[in-house]
Amino acid sequence: MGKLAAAGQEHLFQGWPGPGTDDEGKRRFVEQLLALDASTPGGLEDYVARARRLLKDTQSGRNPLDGWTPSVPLGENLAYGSESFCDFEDLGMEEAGRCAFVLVAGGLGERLGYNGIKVALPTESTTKTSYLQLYIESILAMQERAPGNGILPFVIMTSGDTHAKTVALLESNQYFGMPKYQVKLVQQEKVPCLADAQASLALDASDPFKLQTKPHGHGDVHALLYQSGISKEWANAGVKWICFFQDTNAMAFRSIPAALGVSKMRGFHVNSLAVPRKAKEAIGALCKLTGPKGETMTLNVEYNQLDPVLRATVSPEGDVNDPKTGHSPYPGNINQIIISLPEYQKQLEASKGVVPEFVNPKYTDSSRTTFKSPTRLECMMQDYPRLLSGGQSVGFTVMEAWAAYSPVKNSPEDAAAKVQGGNPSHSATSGEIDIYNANCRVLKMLGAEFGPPQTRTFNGIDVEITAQVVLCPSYAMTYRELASKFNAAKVRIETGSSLVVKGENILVKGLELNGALKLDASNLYGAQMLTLHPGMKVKNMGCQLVESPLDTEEEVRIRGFYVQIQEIKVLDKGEHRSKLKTQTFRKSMSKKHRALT
Ligand code: UGB
Repeated sequence: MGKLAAAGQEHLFQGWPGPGTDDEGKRRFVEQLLALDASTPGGLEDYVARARRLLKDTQSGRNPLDGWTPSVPLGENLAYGSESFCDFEDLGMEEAGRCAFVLVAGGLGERLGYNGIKVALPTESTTKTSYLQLYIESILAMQERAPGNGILPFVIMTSGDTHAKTVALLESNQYFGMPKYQVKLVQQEKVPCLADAQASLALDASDPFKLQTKPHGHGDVHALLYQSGISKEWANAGVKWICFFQDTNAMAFRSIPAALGVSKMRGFHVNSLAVPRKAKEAIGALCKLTGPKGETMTLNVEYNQLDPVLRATVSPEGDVNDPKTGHSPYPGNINQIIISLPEYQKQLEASKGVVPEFVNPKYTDSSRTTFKSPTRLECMMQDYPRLLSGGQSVGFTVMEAWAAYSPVKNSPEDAAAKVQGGNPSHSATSGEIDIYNANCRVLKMLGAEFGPPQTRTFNGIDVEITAQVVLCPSYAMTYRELASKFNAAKVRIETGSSLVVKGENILVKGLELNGALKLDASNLYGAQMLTLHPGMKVKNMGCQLVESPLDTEEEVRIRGFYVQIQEIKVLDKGEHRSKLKTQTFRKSMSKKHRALT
């Protein structure tokens, strides 16, 4: 308490009643202060000192990037399915046995208008595979194909908001097939809020014996990997690469193998995955920044800082598209980062993994002294390169968004507004439709024919739909693997059909599909192969995407539709001609959310 008073925080204890009154509240408060002092990087005193410095900069209106000149950093632009893309994928898969995976999942879906944890959301409503299940199955599929017999470790960073629900989701689903010991959870703590420009710590409005706290941001992941000893353990075990990714991008593992190949080939210490970015689009931009003394750093610049820094330096028009490409020259950060471990561990030892913070107060007026509501210091995972002293190679891998990035971040209302502004909606609707469309596109690239796309409108957003195709990670992890098992040139899929392909041992030599078909080889091993021979025809009533009523359950409402199953053919035996299994589902509301699982 003495230290806090010396740090200008006397107001926290002013007006306290004398001994014997509210002693329980006082004790609780001291316990919270001690806990925060232990969990906040540098302790509370240091936190307040850092906050004062950062707030002073925001008061002066100084852009933290003043004096730095942006240019386009080193990187690799990959066209999905091209020869070089496939070569990078193959190289990446050779490295797969030396990978560890880190999912940052401490954020709440506030912007999305969803009350549960986002990793529990279905990626699509045909199989209802959740994000967490998809990620785990993807890691297991990489592990299955990686050289050697090692296991690929998986860490999930949770927060107080998401921890218990994440554990419950894993436990109730037997860790989605991953041995429990392979998954580790690290939990980030919140940090104290700041009430004003003097960094006075903010009390909870409803409790005078409680500090108000808020999340510190995904940048905590580096400190937690260090403090928990996990990064050291991995380094000692010979792990070479850590792949960081976000909570709701179903495309994540479509880009990881190729990006891993780029990291290996280019010798990148840090490789940020990126997508072409439209000028002013609200995603961070990857830039190389050169300082006044010629020093350089390559990192993500948040979109609100990019425009002023460009105007002040190389582009008087600010953040604008390159007329030749129609995109900003600075690729859009999707916060999927591959970092080489031996060097990372060295950096963590030196910095304890504490990445530079920032503060973003909303001032009430131009005097810039009072805030509209309490703020806090924050830190971002992608700011790790700020810890580097130079000499390390930091670059990016750009892939087209259709193949690499379709997160679920925005509520239906915000998503519709984004579309109006010409930006991707990044909603539950687009997250699902993009999966189907990407799979149709990949099969088309391989020669499959599809019926004409239909335009549908869900939650006020127009989407083009051809067929609901789900290719599970267990089936194929790379484009060449898919091409080797799916003879798309002999495949035709009619508009509105559904196709789910699950399990490694499936050979599609030909197919005409008008309805719903699930190929499931999960229980086939060794030489057993579920084979569809040329001339295979499946016609049934299939599944329909039906607009959902507004008062329906949250996870359906935010996408605006559900899948109504009428009839599906399921093939799950080693020889398709001997044992066909057909399941017919009647149209009924009670079964409308049943999935093809
Ligand atoms: N997350 C945590 O684990 N802990 C936290 O305290 C906060 C978040 P958001 P954000 O992809 O378009 C990022 O909120 O931070 C997890 C990049 O900074 O979805 O606004 C959370 O669970 C930005 O440069 O995104 O923006 C989720 O998995 C841009 O690339 C992840 O962190 C943007 O993503 C991201 O959290 C984007």
